[in-house]
Amino acid sequence: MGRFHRHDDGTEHDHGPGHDHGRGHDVGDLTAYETGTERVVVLERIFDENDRAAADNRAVLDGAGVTAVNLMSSPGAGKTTLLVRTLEHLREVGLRAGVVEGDIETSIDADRLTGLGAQVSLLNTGDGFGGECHLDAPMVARALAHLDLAALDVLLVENVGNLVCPAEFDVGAHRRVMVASITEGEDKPLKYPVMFRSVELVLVNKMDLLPHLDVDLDLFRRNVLSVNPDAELVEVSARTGDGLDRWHDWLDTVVRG
Ligand SMILES: Nc1nc2c(ncn2[C@@H]2O[C@H](COP(=O)(O)OP(=O)(O)OP(=O)(O)O)[C@@H](O)[C@H]2O)c(=O)[nH]1
Ligand SMILES: [Mg+2]
Repeated sequence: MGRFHRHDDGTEHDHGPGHDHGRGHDVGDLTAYETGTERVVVLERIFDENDRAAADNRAVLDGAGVTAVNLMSSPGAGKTTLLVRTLEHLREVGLRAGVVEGDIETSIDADRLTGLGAQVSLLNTGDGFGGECHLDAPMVARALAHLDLAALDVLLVENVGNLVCPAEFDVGAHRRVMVASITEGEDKPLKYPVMFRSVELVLVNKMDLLPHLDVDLDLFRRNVLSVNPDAELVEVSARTGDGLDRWHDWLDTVVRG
């Protein structure tokens, strides 16, 4: 799916041979891929079906009064570590939380999130969903069926660790947030603009490691804003807890409306 992309102008197309986005360089030899109208039509149908399922998910969540946040990042940026802290906070302030935990394989992250007062629904995409590198709306619909939505205020969806595909699939959440670790380098907003453009809040994580890195945070911030001028950036350390107050305030405000 990753070669078929949506763009800001609303177009959707296949990244087949010779498709270079007008930048003057080819995307490489993709001759092994079947391309053409039929493939594009099939992929458009997949996106249409996903969008319908996402709207259904949102309607179900709205009906139950649940606010859902789709949390995305590259593998290991700190989503689960952040969620552990976030669930502790939500419990303290009396907001009832659920988690849809998306992973290709294993219950490692779901296990880390149990015992913190939240309902946790595990979605392994390797288990009947073809090992997809992202969550889509039909998968999340399946996970929602395992949750008692009437007993929730907020649903946090930990998407599969991937900086590309999750950005392209609406799962039916109300808000989209990403975690970007400062260990990943300043150039990532420029190299993965679809993800950085798809979110309203970027949690800049692992700030405790700053003294050990060469990363230029001002340049990272400029790069984020160059692809998404509306993005809000919040510097945090999920390890030490520094900066998490601002994230928690953002979440509380979103949930309490
Ligand atoms: N130093 C430091 N390490 C962190 C921080 N947040 C997470 N880590 C570490 O980074 C590693 C990956 O963290 P996870 O929370 O598992 O990351 P994830 O995004 O959930 O990973 P996937 O679900 O596999 O995509 C773990 O070893 C964490 O302890 C942080 O703020 N500072
Ligand atoms: Mg995780």
